[in-house]
Order: sequence, then structure tokens, then C-alpha cells
Amino acid sequence: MKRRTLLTGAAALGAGACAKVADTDTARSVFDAAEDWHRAAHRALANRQALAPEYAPEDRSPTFRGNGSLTVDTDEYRADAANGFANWRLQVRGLVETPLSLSIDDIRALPQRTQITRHDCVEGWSAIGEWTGPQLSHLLDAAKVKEEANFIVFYCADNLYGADYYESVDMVDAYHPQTIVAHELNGEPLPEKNGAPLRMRVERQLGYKHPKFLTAIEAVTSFEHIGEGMGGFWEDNPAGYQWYAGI
Ligand SMILES: Nc1nc2c(c(=O)[nH]1)N[C@H]1C(S)=C(S)[C@@H](COP(=O)(O)O)O[C@H]1N2
Ligand SMILES: [Mo]
Repeated sequence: MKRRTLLTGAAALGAGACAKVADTDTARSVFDAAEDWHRAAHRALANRQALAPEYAPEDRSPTFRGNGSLTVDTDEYRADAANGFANWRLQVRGLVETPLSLSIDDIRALPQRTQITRHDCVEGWSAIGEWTGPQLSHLLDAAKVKEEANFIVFYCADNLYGADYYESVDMVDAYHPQTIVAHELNGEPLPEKNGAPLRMRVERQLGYKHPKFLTAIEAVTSFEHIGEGMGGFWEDNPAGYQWYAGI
């Protein structure tokens, strides 16, 4: 959490230290530089924390297409689906004080957020849908993420072109209010093609950063050791999509 430390440091300098050290020209220019830097950093962070546009119910696309994996091609998934996903568990693990293993009922019992947003796929299509689920921040707070965690990694049940789908985001996106673990689309349980029973919505990012068929959430310092080390399925792929896909 270097960024947080730096922000705190700059804020502390701005708040207290100035009165004592700003008596010389040198100290003054150092102080001004810190002030400028702090303002710029704060502006950048505020921009990352801004909400994605939300839409009205009548704006929802008549059908929300499925893209990439449309199911999970395993007997286990078929059995889970036939059973209403009663056996599905979402693990919250890694750099946390209290690892969690949550059922779909556990997920439904948390405070819920519903948001109607536009999904933008890098391949050039968009759709508007209404998503419901708990904010990821609730799960992270319940598990008590440790200070040294820099990223949250999402693991999925599906394998696409021979690699397991996964994704990762930084802590700004992880704690963004519109980052939710969705179990409903347009008021219905998530359809299989859209990632049943759980998928992430990371509304300030392009479509490939919204992993479907979610099985685990892991807090890490670095994602170098996961997959090919680039932080996600499409980032690892020769197609080479960017890790940061902010919109
Ligand atoms: N597990 C998993 N998640 C995934 C994908 C996938 O193939 N597998 N495709 C991604 C891409 S590229 C997009 S655009 C969206 C598509 O979501 P949808 O199927 O609900 O339209 O899911 C993303 N999440
Ligand atoms: Mo996509």
C-alpha cells in the first residue's frame, strides 16, 4: 500500500510540518512541490473513485449476450447447476486475517447493491444490464484484508483455449462502490452464459475485467506467480490486452 503511505505522508506535511519548516525559500519550494503533488495525486484518485453512469430500467438491453465461455464444461459444474448451485462455494483467501468460504445463500444474506450499467467489450459491443450482489468491499472487510495486499485476484471455474480464466484489480477498483459480486442479472439468478452462479462487476473497467463463474477471491502483494504473470487471462494471451482497462 505504498500509494496510501505516500498520500498520508504528503497530507501530514501539508497539515502540520509547514508552519515550522516553511520559513526558508528552500523549505517553501519543497512544501509547494509536496502540495502540488498531493493535489495531483488526490485528483487522480478521486477520478478513479468516480462512479460509472447508471441507467433507468427501460434502458436495459432486451438480451444481454454471452461472450467468451458460455458455460463450464465439467461434470461437476453440470451437477452443481442441476442442484441450483447449493454446493457452490466462493473462497476469500490469501492475505486475509479470516479466510471465508461462502455459499450462494451467504452471498444473498449480505447487504445488496443493484446497479444498471453499460458493459463495454473490447471486441466492440455494449449491453446495458441490471446487476445485483454484495459490494466486494463487504467481503474484503469481513475477511480483514492485510495491509500488505496490493491486488485482488479472481479465480474462475472455466478453462478457455486451454487456460484457466482469471483476473485481477488493484485496491482502488476492489473497494470501488460499484465493484460487486453479482448473482442476479435483470432481477433473475445469473444465466449460465453470463457466469452463473457468481460473476464480478467492476464497472470502471472493460468487459474482460469482469470474471464469470467465480470460485475464489485472493488478496496478494503481486500477481507475478499466477498464470503467465500478467494479471489476467487476456493479459497473458498473445492478444495482449492491457492489465489496466479503465473506462
Ligand atoms: N470466466 C470468464 N469470465 C469472463 C470471460 C470468460 O470467457 N470467462 N469473458 C470476458 C469477456 S471478454 C467479456 S466481454 C465478459 C462477457 O460477459 P457476458 O458473457 O455476461 O456478456 O465476460 C468476461 N469474463
Ligand atoms: Mo470482452
